[in-house]
Amino acid sequence: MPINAKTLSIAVAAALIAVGCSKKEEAAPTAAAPAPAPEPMLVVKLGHSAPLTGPQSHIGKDNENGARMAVDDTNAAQVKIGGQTLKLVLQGEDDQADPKQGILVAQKFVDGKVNAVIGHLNSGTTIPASKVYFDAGIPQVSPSATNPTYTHQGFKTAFRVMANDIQQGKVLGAYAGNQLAAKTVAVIDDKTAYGEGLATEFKKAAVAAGVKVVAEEHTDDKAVDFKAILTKIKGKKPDLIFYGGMDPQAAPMAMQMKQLGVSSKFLMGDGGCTTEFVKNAGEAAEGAYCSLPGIPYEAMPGGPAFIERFKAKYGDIQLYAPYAYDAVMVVVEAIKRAQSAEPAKILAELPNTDYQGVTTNIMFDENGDLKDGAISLYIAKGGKWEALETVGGAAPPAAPSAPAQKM
Ligand code: ABU
Repeated sequence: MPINAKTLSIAVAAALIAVGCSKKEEAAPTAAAPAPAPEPMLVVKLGHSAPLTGPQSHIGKDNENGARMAVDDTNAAQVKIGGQTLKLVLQGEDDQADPKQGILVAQKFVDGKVNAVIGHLNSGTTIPASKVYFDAGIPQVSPSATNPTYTHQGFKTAFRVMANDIQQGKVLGAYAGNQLAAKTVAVIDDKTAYGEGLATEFKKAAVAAGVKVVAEEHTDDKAVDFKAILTKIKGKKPDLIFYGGMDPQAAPMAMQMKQLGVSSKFLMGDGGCTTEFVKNAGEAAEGAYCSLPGIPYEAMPGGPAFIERFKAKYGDIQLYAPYAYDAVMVVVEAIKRAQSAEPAKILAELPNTDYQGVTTNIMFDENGDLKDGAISLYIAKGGKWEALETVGGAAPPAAPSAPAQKM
C-alpha cells in the first residue's frame, strides 16, 4: 500500500495512542495483597561466658553449644510473652577462664544491657563476675561453677543448676576411704577457686573416712609438666592421688604417673571427668576415677534425646552441655511465669523454679543452689567413662544393669 502524508500521520497518531495506553496500563496501581503486619517480637539478650580460647576451650564451647541449642529450641517454639513472640539472642563471650577477664566480660554484659547471664563456666570467673551482676541486678545462672562461695555471698542474683563442691568433696572423700579403701592420699590442686576449693572439701571428708593425707602439692591451670611433683609424691607411696583441677592438667598428669611408675590410684572431680581426658591420656587414663555432679547422661530425664540431638548438631558432649541447656531454660521459664524479660521480674521468679530439665528436676534452695543435687562416680575403661554409682539426688536412679556410659 502506498504511504502518503495523511496515512503516515494517522499511523503515527495511532502508534502514539497505543504507546500512551500501554504506559498508562503500566502505571496503573496493581491490586497487590496487603503486606502482613510484622509480628511483634520481644528480643531478649542472654550473655554466655566461658573460656573459648586456651586449654579449656573444648569445655567452654561445649557449654556455649548447650546454651545455643536451648536458645534455638526456644525461638522455634514461638513462645508468647505479653502478646509478643520471644526471640532470644545469645551473646557468647570468651573469659579465657581468667578471673580478670571474667570481670571485664561481666561489665560488657551489663553495659550491653543483657537480660540475664548464663555462666560463667569456671568458679574462678563466676565468683568475681557475680559481684558485677549483683550490683547491676542481673540474674546469673551458672551451669558448671561448683565452688560453694558463688552462692554463699548473699547475692540474690546467683543461681546454679548443679550440686556444689561441698557435696562433691564429701562424696569423693568418702569414696576414697570406703570404696577405694585408701589408707593414704596425696592431694594436688591447681590453685584455682575450683581446684583448691574441691581439694579442701575432699581432704575433710577423706580424713573423716580414715584416710591420711601424706602429701599436698600445688600446680596451676596452665602447667603441663608434673614430674617434679609426682617424683616427690612417689616417695611417699600413697594408695591414692587426688587431683583438684581441670582435664588439660589431669591428662598429662595421668600420663606422667604412668611414665614414672607411680602405681597409686588416680581420683578427680568433674574438671577431669571429660571425653577429652580419656582421649588425651590414652592408656594412662585406664582405671582413673572421677566424679561429676548430676546423674549419668543416659539416666537423665531428657538425656537420651538430648544426646542424640546434640551429637547431630555439635558432636560428642564434653561435660556440661546439658546443664548449660537447662540453665537457659530455667531463665526462659522465669520469663514465661513473669510474662516479662525485665531482669528484676526474672529475678523475682527464679526462686520459684520447679522445672523438669534435661538433667534433673530443678528447684533452688534459699542460696540459689540446686536442691537435692546428685553426685555420680565413674571409672575410665576402654577409652570411656563408665558410671559406677550415684549418691544423693531428688530421686536416685535405679542402678543400671549394665554400667551406663558417658559420651
Ligand atoms: N566444676 C568444675 C569446673 C568449673 C569450676 O571451676 O567450678
